[in-house]
Amino acid sequence: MSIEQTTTAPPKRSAVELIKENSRQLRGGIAEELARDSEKFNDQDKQLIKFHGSYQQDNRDARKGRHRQGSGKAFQFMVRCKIPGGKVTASQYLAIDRIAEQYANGTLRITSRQGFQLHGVLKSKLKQTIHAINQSLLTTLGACGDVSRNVMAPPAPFATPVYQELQRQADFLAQHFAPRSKAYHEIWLNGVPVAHASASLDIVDEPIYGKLYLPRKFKVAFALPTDNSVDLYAQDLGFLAHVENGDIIGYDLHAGGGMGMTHGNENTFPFIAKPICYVTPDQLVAGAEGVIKLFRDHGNRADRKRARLKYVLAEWGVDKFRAVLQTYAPFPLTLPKNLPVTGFPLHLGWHEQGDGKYFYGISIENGRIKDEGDLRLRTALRTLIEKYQPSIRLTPMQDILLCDLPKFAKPLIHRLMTVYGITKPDRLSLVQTHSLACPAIPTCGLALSEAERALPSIIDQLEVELQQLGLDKEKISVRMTGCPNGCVRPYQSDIGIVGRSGDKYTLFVGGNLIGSRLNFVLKDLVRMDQIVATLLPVLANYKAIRVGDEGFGDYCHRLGESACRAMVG
Ligand code: SRM
Ligand code: SF4
Repeated sequence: MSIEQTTTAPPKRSAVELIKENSRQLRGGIAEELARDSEKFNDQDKQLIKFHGSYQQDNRDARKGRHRQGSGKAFQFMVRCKIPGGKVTASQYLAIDRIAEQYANGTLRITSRQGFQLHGVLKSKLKQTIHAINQSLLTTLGACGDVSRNVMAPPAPFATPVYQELQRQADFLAQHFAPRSKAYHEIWLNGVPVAHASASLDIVDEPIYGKLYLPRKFKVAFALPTDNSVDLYAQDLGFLAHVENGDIIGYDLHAGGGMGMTHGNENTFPFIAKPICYVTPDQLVAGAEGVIKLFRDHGNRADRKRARLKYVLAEWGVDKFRAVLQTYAPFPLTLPKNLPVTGFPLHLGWHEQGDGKYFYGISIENGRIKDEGDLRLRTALRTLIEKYQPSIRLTPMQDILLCDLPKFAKPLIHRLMTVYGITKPDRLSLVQTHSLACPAIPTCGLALSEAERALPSIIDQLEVELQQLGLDKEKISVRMTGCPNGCVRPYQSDIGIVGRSGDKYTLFVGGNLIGSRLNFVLKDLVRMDQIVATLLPVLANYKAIRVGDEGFGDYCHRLGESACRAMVG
């Protein structure tokens, strides 16, 4: 046998890998493209602007009309801020609110990773938008792209060493894993302009990412056993704090969580993060770096659908993963303590912080802050924030916490909420406050079906049915996405509704509130107007035979897939 016959050629790298490699540290031709009078970027720079925090989209509602008129797509841009732990100041909030009005579509959206997104920005306004965001001391750098994304932490502003330390660590890791390339500064912040390839560039070292950055996105979060509102099990890297006597003494390091999959492609699947090892606080950064470097070197760079860390873990198993991680970690790895997660608080309503101040959590339906009809949420928040200048936390459940408030603020906040038509959190149904939807149509180019615009009416129907069944006091999580990519983590919830095609969805049940288990398919290709009717027999049976205070997902899990499916035909 010849050498040629025995040697397997290295797999072909994906097109995005080549774009990254030739990008001169994420510069590409973005600066030149911005100067060009056009509505969109070329294919290469369309990929690169993601690293700078923006996606090229088009208004999908306008597609048909424009097609009839013979005009092309209405291109526009989404701009995402990366906000570690969701912590923003009052002036930053007000700046984003102004930018949304001036350059975007007049709405703000809190994301499922504690960030802000603006939609509908035109290319001609993209530079001003990102520049203005940076002037408010927020950033969009690395909010998207093949790097470590926003680092999440439990958002509650409790004045305890534990909550404060998790926020501090989130800030630190976000900074530590931010790309070092000066491209962002040059392009958006009026740094030294870059002439094309011939110019001598200010190339800096990317000690963690190297020349090719990561094979794919990478997501980090911190959680507490009593507060897993960040959904630790969906993260590439999660730190579950071990608390003793009010202090963090270490963390169970989890790796390999992820949600995205493709309908009909069994090579893609959601995966629950696994505990890999235990790290002490002084080992945390090196442990995190080890996992990122392992991913950098072993992630799939040929097939982007298989490029996430979860596929490395699924292929290797925990033992091999730990052994390889050991080659990156400068300390001996010890086994995880397998700390159990028990809580998933939303932090809505009025709470004492523990330092004499208070915070107030306001539920934002699907994260969208807008004025519409009598519901003037955006004006209400702007007014409250101008008046009290609170510090602010955005939650992974797409809600907002107004923090550092004086005690006397409560009645005034309630009065203003009433004036602007906002329902107080304790008057909302539990199913609504525990629901999430992704933006989907009209902005998301990958959406197969509606989500954000469809979920409110599904929740309305569910509220009626749950009340009739006497289940309205149950916390049942419902998460809806317009495609199987799983942007609001629908595969861990009690009920998952995942866009399939047009008005048809795949229905999932059997996850749980704390997100520690994957759900399973109850029924495929369910028409939107049949979603609640399809769930009804399962909900009724749950009411009839639940054991103790068993949750809906736990009951479905106990019954099993075939028994649940038999109920819905
Ligand atoms: Fe996401 C892609 C929105 C959190 C998994 N996600 C997208 C894009 C950029 C669509 C695209 O690629 O063209 C969506 C933009 C829609 C729009 O119009 O704004 C989008 N993802 C979102 C947000 C805004 C949903 C939300 O309702 O808040 C979230 C932004 C978070 C942030 O601030 O950084 C968002 N996306 C998530 C999460 C949840 C999480 O991170 O905890 C997931 C599942 C976890 C995971 O990563 O596995 C998620 N998004 C995806 C995927 C699937 C990736 C995969 O491994 O297959 C895609 C598709 C892709 O990357 O190719 C995607
Ligand atoms: Fe778009 Fe799909 Fe993510 Fe929803 S889940 S935002 S439809 S990529």
